[in-house]
Amino acid sequence: MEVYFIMGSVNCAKPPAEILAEAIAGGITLFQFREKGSGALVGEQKYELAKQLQHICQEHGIPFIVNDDVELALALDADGVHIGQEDGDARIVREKIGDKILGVSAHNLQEALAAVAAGADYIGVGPIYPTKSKEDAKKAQGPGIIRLLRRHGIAIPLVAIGGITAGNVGEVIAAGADGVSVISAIASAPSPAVAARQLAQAVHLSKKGAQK
Ligand code: TZP
Ligand code: MG
Repeated sequence: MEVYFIMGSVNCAKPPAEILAEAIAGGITLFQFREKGSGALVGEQKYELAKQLQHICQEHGIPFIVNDDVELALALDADGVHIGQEDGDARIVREKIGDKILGVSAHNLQEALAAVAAGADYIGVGPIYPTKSKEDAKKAQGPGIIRLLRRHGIAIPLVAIGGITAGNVGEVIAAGADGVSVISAIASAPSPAVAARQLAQAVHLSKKGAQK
């Protein structure tokens, strides 16, 4: 969960496979294929890109998670699925995917408690900071939302998302996040490998600090 990279072709100025390979070299720990937004691939092209990126993940032992598309995740035998609040009932998705990884996005305590009850393996919390990578993003909430979820007993892994950079990782880890999810900090970086490495170092340093 430390550095959870999310992307689709829309987020990439060079071939997605290259960006993913560089991100893995830099130390990402999880990958989500999120083929979404204007210009996103559909049908056979979406399937082929997913397959290519899954293959790269498999070669390096990085879990491959599919955003929204449960059928695609099942067709590819992906490692998991991530769904938002508008993507149907998490319990039904859990039934469909068995013991694959289930991630759910939550924006408040009520949604987080419901995600836990539905059997989510982790929760994506955000946007923490303003983001340009999600067309329908809600208002940024700051790292306090993570602290609030922890204070109310949410114990499963929490990943912070939205506007995360190596510069603000410290605040979200200190608030109780297990890791960070990013799109642009890696996908739009001049060097995705360097960007991933900086994020990984920031998470590790912040976790050491949080133990004290
Ligand atoms: N969900 C909440 S914010 C966001 C998603 C998918 C986009 C995060 O992208 P970035 O570029 O890391 O801000
Ligand atoms: Mg969704």
